[in-house]
Amino acid sequence: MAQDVTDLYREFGEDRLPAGQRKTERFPVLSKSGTPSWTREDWEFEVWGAVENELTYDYEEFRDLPSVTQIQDFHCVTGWSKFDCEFTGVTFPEIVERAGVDDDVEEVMFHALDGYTTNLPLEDCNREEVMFVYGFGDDDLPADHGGPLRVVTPHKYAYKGAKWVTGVEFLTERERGYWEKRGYSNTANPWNEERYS
Ligand SMILES: Nc1nc2c(c(=O)[nH]1)N[C@H]1C(S)=C(S)[C@@H](COP(=O)(O)O)O[C@H]1N2
Ligand SMILES: [Mo]
Repeated sequence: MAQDVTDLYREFGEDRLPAGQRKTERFPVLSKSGTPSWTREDWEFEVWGAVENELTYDYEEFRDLPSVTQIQDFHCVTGWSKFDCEFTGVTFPEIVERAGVDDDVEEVMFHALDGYTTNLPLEDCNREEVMFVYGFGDDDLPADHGGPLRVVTPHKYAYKGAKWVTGVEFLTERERGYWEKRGYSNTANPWNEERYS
């Protein structure tokens, strides 16, 4: 059963569609440098940094983790929003529970196959709606949209969700990711139109 979390906007604003966004039925692809290649045999997901247990999962092991399906909205900083995306995967808190995060962790850095990185404060990640997604609708997540595994952050602009994610690093100091170093907002709240910094 899919859980509909599209009402999370109420925490941030009056309207489901954030200011300056337009609704699209399409699902555009935005990647800094194309879709990287990978093989099921070599693919690995790793958790490291300020944690009790560093973790490594191969493709099958990750798929065997407890999963959820959620209906979420998706807001791109370039101005389009896609409503009612059905995503299946593992929640961020599920991974945190397995890793055991140190008390002094401030920031989380996501690492991806194409060299992309993006950061979020731990408290902004540690919510059920932040997911490591491998399923879209009834299918596997398409490669262009980050398959085999991507992050989704429905409470933030979508550049906070790393496609092709293979690593999560827990940091005790603030750091910035790829776009956060290049002028996009570090906080990225769509209902405040935090697009640029
Ligand atoms: N690894 C990786 N993740 C990424 C990107 C990227 O270039 N590489 N682009 C980001 C940006 S700017 C956006 S808007 C969304 C786009 O997701 P989509 O292509 O599925 O629409 O992915 C984000 N995650
Ligand atoms: Mo973007």
